[in-house]
Amino acid sequence: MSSTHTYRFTFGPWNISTGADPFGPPVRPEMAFAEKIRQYKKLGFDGVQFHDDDVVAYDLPESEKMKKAAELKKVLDDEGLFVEIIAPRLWEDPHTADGAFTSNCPKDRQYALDRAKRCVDLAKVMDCKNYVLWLAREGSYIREAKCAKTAVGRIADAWNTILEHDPEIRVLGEAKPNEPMDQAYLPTVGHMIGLAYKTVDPSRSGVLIESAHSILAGLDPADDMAYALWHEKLWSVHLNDQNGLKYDQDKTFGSADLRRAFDQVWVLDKSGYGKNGEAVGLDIKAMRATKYEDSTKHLSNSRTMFLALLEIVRSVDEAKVNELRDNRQYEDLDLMILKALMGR
Ligand code: XLS
Ligand code: MG
Repeated sequence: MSSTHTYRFTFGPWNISTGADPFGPPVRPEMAFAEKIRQYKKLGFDGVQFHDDDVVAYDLPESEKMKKAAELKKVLDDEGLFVEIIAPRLWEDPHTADGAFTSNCPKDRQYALDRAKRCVDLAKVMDCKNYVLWLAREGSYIREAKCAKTAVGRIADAWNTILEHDPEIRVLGEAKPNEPMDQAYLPTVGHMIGLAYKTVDPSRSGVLIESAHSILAGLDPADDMAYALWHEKLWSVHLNDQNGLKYDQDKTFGSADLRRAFDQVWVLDKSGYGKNGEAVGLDIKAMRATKYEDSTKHLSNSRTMFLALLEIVRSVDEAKVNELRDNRQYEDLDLMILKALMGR
């Protein structure tokens, strides 16, 4: 099943950052939003990922919101960029301190639902069908704080509300097991897909898989991707890397574990990922030590890594792989892949 299709690449404006972390303030100036948008094509990218408030501030008067969104759409069209995904930022506002859809406060749950629906309206203006739900604060610090069973139901209800708000929108659940919460209610790709089948429209319910999130769950991102691909539910990815079970690092793709990155490219390419318009999304942070003038290198480097690994994937002799599989010569297969990765 050798493939020759090409890929489209995207990232979100939050991936060009000031280097602030929970232990220290910004170390680089904030790049103006318009300047960020101008970086995309220069860096070899085709589309953007947005949060709702990247499009327009949430508290902007209703009359101005859609007008502003349409203006931004025009800017993107002029730059030749498409909007790959849009996601409601449901983890910063004080209303979401105790979670968004799963907050114990009815008023705060309503805030989350209103904001989720408004994000669907923005997606329409941006001509974007992929609505990502990263359920950042839908989890607990202590088990007893909430009824976990009720919480799962509330997430399902919210997912349905989004689907019902627009018959064309597709919801992509982005699982992450922990951080900022001690424990998320839908921690893995398997949980997300299970819930997707219980929604009012499973054909519009799928997943976005972020490499680091699978790794944080102790799982292999390539296998998670294969699982979602089998279900025909892998509609976006956030490629990055992660060095073990610690805070969410969002490292350059392939920089911590080259073979694990190779395996992700392998499974995506061999499954024809991208042929139905899916993009290769990145979600990567520059190192805090990075200087302002270098603050987009992690993005172009990750794209370079994907394309370099793609070349290696496509150069591996499939007939040889099948022969080694058939003969159970996995030691030889192992060395063959290692040599391919070392260019020898
Ligand atoms: C979490 C991301 C987040 C989502 C989209 O990994 O940084 O922004 O990808 O909401
Ligand atoms: Mg992500």
